[in-house]
Amino acid sequence: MDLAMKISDRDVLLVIDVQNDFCTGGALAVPGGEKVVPAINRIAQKFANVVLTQDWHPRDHVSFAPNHAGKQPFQTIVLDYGVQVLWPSHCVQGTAGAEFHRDLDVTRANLVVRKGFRRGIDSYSALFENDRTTPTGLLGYLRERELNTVFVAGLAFDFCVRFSADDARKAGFEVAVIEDACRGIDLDGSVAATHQSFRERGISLVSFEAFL
Ligand code: VGL
Ligand code: ZN
Repeated sequence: MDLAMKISDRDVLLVIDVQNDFCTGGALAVPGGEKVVPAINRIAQKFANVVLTQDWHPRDHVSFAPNHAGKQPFQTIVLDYGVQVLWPSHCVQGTAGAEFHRDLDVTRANLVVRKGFRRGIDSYSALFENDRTTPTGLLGYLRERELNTVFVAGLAFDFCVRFSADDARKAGFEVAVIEDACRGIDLDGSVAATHQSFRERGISLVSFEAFL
C-alpha cells in the first residue's frame, strides 16, 4: 500500500492521543510528539471520517507510578488483567495536559473517544481497555457507520497506536498505520515488538505523503 492512496467514504482516520502531555514539555512526552500535528492536519482534510481519541485518566488512576508506594515511572506491576507499565501521571481529566495539542485541527473530527477513565483499568487501545474485554464503544461506531478501512496515526506508535491497530485488525478491519504521522516511546524494545506485531497481523505501514 504505497504510492498514491485513494480515500473512500468507508475509510476512517483514527487519530490517537495527540495531547499536550505526550508532546514536548508534557508529563509523558514522546520524543518529537508534536511533529505529528502538521501531517495529521493535512491528511485529515482528505477524509470524510475522522475520529480522535483522548487519554482521560482520573488522578487516582492505577497506571500512575505516584499512586504506588515505592514505584518509579516505567517500572511494571501485575494487575488482575496482567502486566501494567507504571507511567508518570498524565492526561488527568480536565487538566491542560489532557487537552489536544493546540495546533491539532479538531474541526474535522466527527467523534472523540475518551479512554482510560476507569480508575482500575488502563486503556491503550481505542477499542478495548487493557483487560482486553471492556469496550470503549468505538467498535460499535465503526460497524454501525459501515466503515471498513482504518488508518491510524498519532501517539504513541508503540502503545496506543499499536494496540488500536491490532484490535481493529482483529475485529476484521483493513488497517494501515501512517508511520511518519506517529512517534514512539520505545520502552524495552516496544517499537520492534510493534513492527513484529504489525507484520504478523497484516497491518500495513504507509507514509502520510501517499495521501497528499
Ligand atoms: C499512552 C501510555 C499511557 C499512549 C497512553 O497514548 O500511547 N501511553 N497512556
Ligand atoms: Zn494513559
